Amino acid sequence: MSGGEYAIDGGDFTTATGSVEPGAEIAVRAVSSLLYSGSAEAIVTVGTADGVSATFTVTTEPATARVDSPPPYPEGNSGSSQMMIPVSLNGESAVDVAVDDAVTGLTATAGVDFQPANDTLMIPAGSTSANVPVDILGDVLDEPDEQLLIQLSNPSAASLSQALATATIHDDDDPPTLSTADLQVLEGTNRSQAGLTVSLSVPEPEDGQQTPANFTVTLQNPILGETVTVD
Ligand SMILES: [Ca+2]
Ligand SMILES: [Ca+2]
Ligand SMILES: [Ca+2]
Repeated sequence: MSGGEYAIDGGDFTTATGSVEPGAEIAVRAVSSLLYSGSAEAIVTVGTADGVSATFTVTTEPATARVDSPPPYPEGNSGSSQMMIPVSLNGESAVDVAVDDAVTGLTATAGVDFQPANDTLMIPAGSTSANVPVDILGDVLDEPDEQLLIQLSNPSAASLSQALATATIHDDDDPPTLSTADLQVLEGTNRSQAGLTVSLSVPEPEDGQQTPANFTVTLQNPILGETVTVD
């Protein structure tokens, strides 16, 4: 017997040769391996020069690949760091598996919150998983958590059981706070000369851009007809 994967008489075939009595039957059962190998032929031959032979084909299905959402990833305050998106197979593959991956923004903004990517992920033979790395860009702005979309396509030596997953960038910045210095104005002085210092807690971003923020100034004892200016 020669060729690929097979069993004989319902059990594992452990030798390439054997003997049969005249009139006996040989039962050959095709079995699939646990590893993806496409199709393989097994050939059983009885006799030599005038013998008979039969060919059996064994086909194993390719692995299935899926992408899953990772835990929420902390954004960081500067530079970039890598969030790992897990892609897994349902079992080991005997051959390399390749799949294209695309990372785009849902509520996250490409180039601001993360770097978009189009790449090909390789899962080596014998492995069951690999990661899609995504560069996450840190900042110090208070924002909502934001979402990315990871999409798999064009698998090689595998099929896709789950091609889409979302990932969350967890905002780790506190909301800005507003503070004012105490202000005392003596009765009878020129009120228009009084100055009030207002401080915003959000630090300026590294690129020197202004940090947008909204705040409210409340006057405890407003005077009718008086104009208050906030710069
Ligand atoms: Ca941050
Ligand atoms: Ca951000
Ligand atoms: Ca932020």
